[in-house]
This record gives sequence, structure tokens and C-alpha cells, in this order.
Amino acid sequence: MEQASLAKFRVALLICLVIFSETIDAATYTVGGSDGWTFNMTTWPQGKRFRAGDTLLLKYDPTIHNVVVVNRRGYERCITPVDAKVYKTGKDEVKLRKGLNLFICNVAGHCESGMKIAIEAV
Ligand SMILES: [Cu+2]
Repeated sequence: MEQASLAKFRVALLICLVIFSETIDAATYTVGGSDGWTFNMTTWPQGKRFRAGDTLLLKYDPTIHNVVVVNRRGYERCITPVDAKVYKTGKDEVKLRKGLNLFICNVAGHCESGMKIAIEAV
């Protein structure tokens, strides 16, 4: 292989490795402690660093709770935005987007009791 095409090949290989390593780096985090997605969650997960593409696994009793994707106003005031995505299987996997990812449980009183999380993904 001549020098120039060898260099191109190396660059291409490097790009593939970077893409591949980012893919395998994506992690799954189970939300909460042994009780899973529940009340008083606002300090979870203290000190953990999340990346866009990581997955949150929210485990809970679907007859009692749900998971609603909200905006900042929804998070602060416990309001469900129109057309909000609602998860309700009791074992939901949510992929994090870059920036702030906000979730509440919109069962009456639950968000107000701290059943909400704010996750910053870089
Ligand atoms: Cu709830």
C-alpha cells in the first residue's frame, strides 16, 4: 500500500474506533435504590456523570406510578405538558438526550413528594 492511502486508511480506522468506543461506552443506570423509582428522588444520583445515549432504567409498580418526560416548568411545578411522553410499563428504559432530562411521576401528589429527577447528560 502506498504511503498516502495507508495514511487515509489509518484515519478511517481511527474514526471507526472512536465511533465504536462511544457506542460501547453507553451505560444503563437503574434509577433509585432498592425501591427503584419512588418518592424523594430529587438528590439521585449524587455525583454520577451521565452522557447522552446512556439509558435510565426506571423500575416501579405500574399500578401506583408512572414516568413522564417534562420540561423545566413541568419539573418545577409538577405539571404534565401537553403531548408529554408517558411511560407506564413499570420497567421503562429511557435514553438520555444531551442536556437536561427531566422526569416526574404525575400521579396526584407524587411529584410534589419528590418523585422527580433532573439528569444532566453531556
Ligand atoms: Cu408515583
